[in-house]
Amino acid sequence: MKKIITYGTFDLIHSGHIHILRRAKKMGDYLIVGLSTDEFNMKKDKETYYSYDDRKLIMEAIRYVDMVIPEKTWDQKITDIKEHETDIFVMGDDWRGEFDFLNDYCDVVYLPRTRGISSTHVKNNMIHLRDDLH
Ligand code: C2G
Repeated sequence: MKKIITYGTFDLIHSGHIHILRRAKKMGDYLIVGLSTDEFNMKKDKETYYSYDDRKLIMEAIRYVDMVIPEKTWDQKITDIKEHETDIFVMGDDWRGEFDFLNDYCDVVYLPRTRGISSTHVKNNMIHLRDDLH
């Protein structure tokens, strides 16, 4: 069984997230998602709309996702890859080069980001929409 792992915040799930999860899963048989905890998001200086528990519930409902584990630190990836015996580490290419050190432990693949969509974009557009409605 070929196991894939990827990491992220996955707040306000959108088509960009689904595209990378779908493509990652197609590379193997089992997809693990390291989901950033609320505490880790603060370290990433990322404010989320949904809590970790809500984001985990949503991720586990996505057909491409087989397991969700908490991402608590930048440094857990090697341990996770060893513990879960993953064959491929996948990230969007906005991270290109950042995780090449993982090549010692598994294949590292950066996939093109989906253009024109991000959680920040959704949040900002919702604010404008609300303002326009009032
Ligand atoms: N993504 C994408 N296309 C988009 C938006 C996001 O392909 N339009 C991908 C990102 O490249 C990433 C994944 O979806 O691989 C999750 O994106 P985020 O939730 O923004 O994750 P990020 O904050 O980049 O956290 O240790 C790694 C970090 O936890 C990654």
